[in-house]
Amino acid sequence: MSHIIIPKAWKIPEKEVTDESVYRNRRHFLKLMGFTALGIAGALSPAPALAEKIIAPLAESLDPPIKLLQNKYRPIPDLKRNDDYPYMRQLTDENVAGKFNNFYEFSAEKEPVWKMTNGFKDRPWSVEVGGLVDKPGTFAIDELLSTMSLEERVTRLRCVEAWAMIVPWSGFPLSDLIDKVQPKSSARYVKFTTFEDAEIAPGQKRYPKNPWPYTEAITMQEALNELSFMATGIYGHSLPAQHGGPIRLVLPWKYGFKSIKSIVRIDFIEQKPATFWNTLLPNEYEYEANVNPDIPHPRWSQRREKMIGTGEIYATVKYNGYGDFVASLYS
Ligand SMILES: Nc1nc2c(c(=O)[nH]1)N[C@H]1C(S)=C(S)[C@@H](COP(=O)(O)O)O[C@H]1N2
Ligand SMILES: [Mo]
Repeated sequence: MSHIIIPKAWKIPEKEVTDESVYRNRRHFLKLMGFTALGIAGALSPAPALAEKIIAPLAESLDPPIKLLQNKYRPIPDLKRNDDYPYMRQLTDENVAGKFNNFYEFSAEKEPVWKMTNGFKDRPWSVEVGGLVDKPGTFAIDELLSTMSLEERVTRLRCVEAWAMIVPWSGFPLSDLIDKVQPKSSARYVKFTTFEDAEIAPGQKRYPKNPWPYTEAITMQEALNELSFMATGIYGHSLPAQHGGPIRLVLPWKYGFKSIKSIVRIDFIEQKPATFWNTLLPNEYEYEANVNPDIPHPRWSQRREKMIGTGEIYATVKYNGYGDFVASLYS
């Protein structure tokens, strides 16, 4: 889209991703140039947060480590961890993950989201499931939760912006919900839709031309893969709004933007539907969006990723390391 003008200083050579001092200097340079963090976001919005955010040492924005509002979160009893998905990295601190969120309905900046979503009402909430299914239905969230067998699984989430986290989600496989509604054989795509209410979500008011509501879609085969997960909790309790409560998708082998938050509708359809980011910025948000170090983002390399919180740098792995589960979908 041509309304997005990218300043030259914005290009991040790959080595800068690994070099904090370069970041500091570059930030100083940007300041001299008159680009404050907010100014850049404003100029580029609704493009996602930017090199500054990709390489920022998070400690700056995250201290003091205030405990999240635990009393607001309902613990999930008898949660069993599913260990089928090995992870080789240190878990991301809950306070780090919970204070650094992409949620454009609220803000184009990550740091304010957890506060902005504080008053978000996740009850009553229901998910309408329809389209090419034999048993369409509107599922009230608590009823849905009571009929699903919940499990915990630790998976990595890799944002297209080159940061990553690893968190214990809880919820149920998407295939369990698919079993309930019995899709017809003509269903080829599953489309997910986030709530739309500009009174609740200031981002929807601020960027009225964006193709709200946020939508995402995957193929039926992808949806039936055991890795496709409906998360209703994190760190052993209900899912706070900044993470997409009360219910979101988690697709660990795809870039994070596919893992749509705060879902109100799921449709089984025949034709490939348009999706939010792919409509807005198709060059930057590929439709399939499988994590792949060999396909650079137009503005940065995807060869490395930075863990939020610790700042550790790792080589990006194809399918985010989940090739054993999903590679066969694409052969
Ligand atoms: N509805 C909605 N879902 C969304 C987003 C969003 O802006 N709106 N951002 C996506 C992006 S870009 C990422 S990286 C993840 C971030 O999830 P987290 O905040 O739980 O880490 O949510 C995804 N889901
Ligand atoms: Mo993302």
